[in-house]
Amino acid sequence: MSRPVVSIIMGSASDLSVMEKAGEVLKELNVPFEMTVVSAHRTPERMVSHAAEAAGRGIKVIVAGAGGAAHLPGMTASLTALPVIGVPIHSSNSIDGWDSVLSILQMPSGVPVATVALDGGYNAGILAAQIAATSDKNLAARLVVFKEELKNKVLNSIDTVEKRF
Ligand code: RP5
Repeated sequence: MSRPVVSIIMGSASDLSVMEKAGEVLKELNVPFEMTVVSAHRTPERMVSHAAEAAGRGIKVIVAGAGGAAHLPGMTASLTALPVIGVPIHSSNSIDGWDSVLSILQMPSGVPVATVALDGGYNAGILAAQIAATSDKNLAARLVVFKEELKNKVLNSIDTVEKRF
């Protein structure tokens, strides 16, 4: 098993159904990753050590998901120079998802978090692969194929739609 280059973290195991989508697409693209729970509020020391040690362990990008008062992505970004992708989660403690989105999106100047859509675990995985691909030509080539397949899926659906009536 290769050393992980993407670290997927989430504030709670209850975020797994969204965050596993990032893992699934990384697996499909053959990108080595790790996935675990790190809570900003309930395991703050673990958040600090995870963020501080990630680069030294060979991680190139962190995907962090949380819901409600979603401080995990932003606090992780404050603790590392690695790029952090934030996934706002429509969790049980979220009012309607906006609290999760805004907590991750509205970062102060100097500490960016690349925020994907609400429950956007799948896109977060693709974006993480794209970041990792900037230093991995083989992965970059696999992403070109991935994009080509997306295009073909749409092109193949045109006939069905046009012949519907
Ligand atoms: C956040 O609170 C977690 O990321 C999760 O989205 C939400 C609810 O957590 P649980 O109460 O289900 O553990 O910190």
